Amino acid sequence: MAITQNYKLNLIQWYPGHIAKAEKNLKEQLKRVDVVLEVRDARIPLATHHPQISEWVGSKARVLVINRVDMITPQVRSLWIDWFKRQGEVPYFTNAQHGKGIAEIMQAAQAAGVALNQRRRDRGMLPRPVRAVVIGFPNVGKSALINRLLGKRVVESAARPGVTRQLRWVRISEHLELLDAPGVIPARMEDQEAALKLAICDDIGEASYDNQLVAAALVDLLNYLEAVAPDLLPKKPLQSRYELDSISDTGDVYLHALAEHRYKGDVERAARQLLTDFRKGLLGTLPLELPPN
Ligand SMILES: Nc1nc2c(ncn2[C@@H]2O[C@H](COP(=O)(O)OP(=O)(O)OP(=O)(O)O)[C@@H](O)[C@H]2O)c(=O)[nH]1
Ligand SMILES: [Mg+2]
Repeated sequence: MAITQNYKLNLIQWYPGHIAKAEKNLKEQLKRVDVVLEVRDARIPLATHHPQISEWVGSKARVLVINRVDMITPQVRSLWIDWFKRQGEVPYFTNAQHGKGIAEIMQAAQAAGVALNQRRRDRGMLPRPVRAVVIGFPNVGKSALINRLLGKRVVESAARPGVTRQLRWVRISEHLELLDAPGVIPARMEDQEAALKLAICDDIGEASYDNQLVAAALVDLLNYLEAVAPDLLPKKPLQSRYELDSISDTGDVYLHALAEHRYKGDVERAARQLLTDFRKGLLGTLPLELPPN
């Protein structure tokens, strides 16, 4: 897609020390794990695919969790389900905030344990709980998922990336133990467009990215999606929210016009407002990616 060609993010500081450390500890703990719950963001299920995930999963069972399902429409969700199926994958859509789809995750994780404990019994060993880990980009809802599974708040979960800093085992039931892990990001982000989407969705954190650049990219992305898939997006999300239409402008031009229109020419404030409104869902139920056809 050419629309984000003009944007270059500062990628250098995207890999803070705590993530490097967490990744090392994670690798260590993976030896004890039976199941990997790979958690992605429903608004950007492709950009939140971590390139190293298959390496971490190895021969373990993997459950693909697409969280924040409330932030896309049922129509878009079913397009993704079809697409993932064609790739030979079974996606589990969840809302970790309100609990939708959570019971299915628990079942899927425990199902992996049936085989595990059968093998143990065959070798004369006692059964043990299944051990699963949640892995994904920062802020996608890994800790919220654990709190939901347990039905109470045991690990910290908040609306900013980089909340979880330590690996932490949590016993969910006599059948299941879960490892909460800090969000991980690739040491290098080759794909600028994916990087921008992660920034727009607040799924990277610790980034020294430029709000104005990222907000302008959001406007360009919305214009693009409105043009290619008008039926899958709310009508004129920016016009509805700000009473200023974007369709004939580039993101950058729109951002400056919005600053004039509503924020006394303060472009940074306009950019931050735009990003905050999108992240809170105030622009509507807006996917930033659609299944490739
Ligand atoms: N709308 C919506 N919000 C969610 C959902 N799941 C989690 N959240 C919110 O997203 C924010 C981030 O959740 P966390 O559980 O802290 O995310 P995390 O993946 O553990 O983040 P790190 O620990 O920073 O890697 C919190 O404010 C959650 O309440 C969801 O399904 N829908
Ligand atoms: Mg967390």
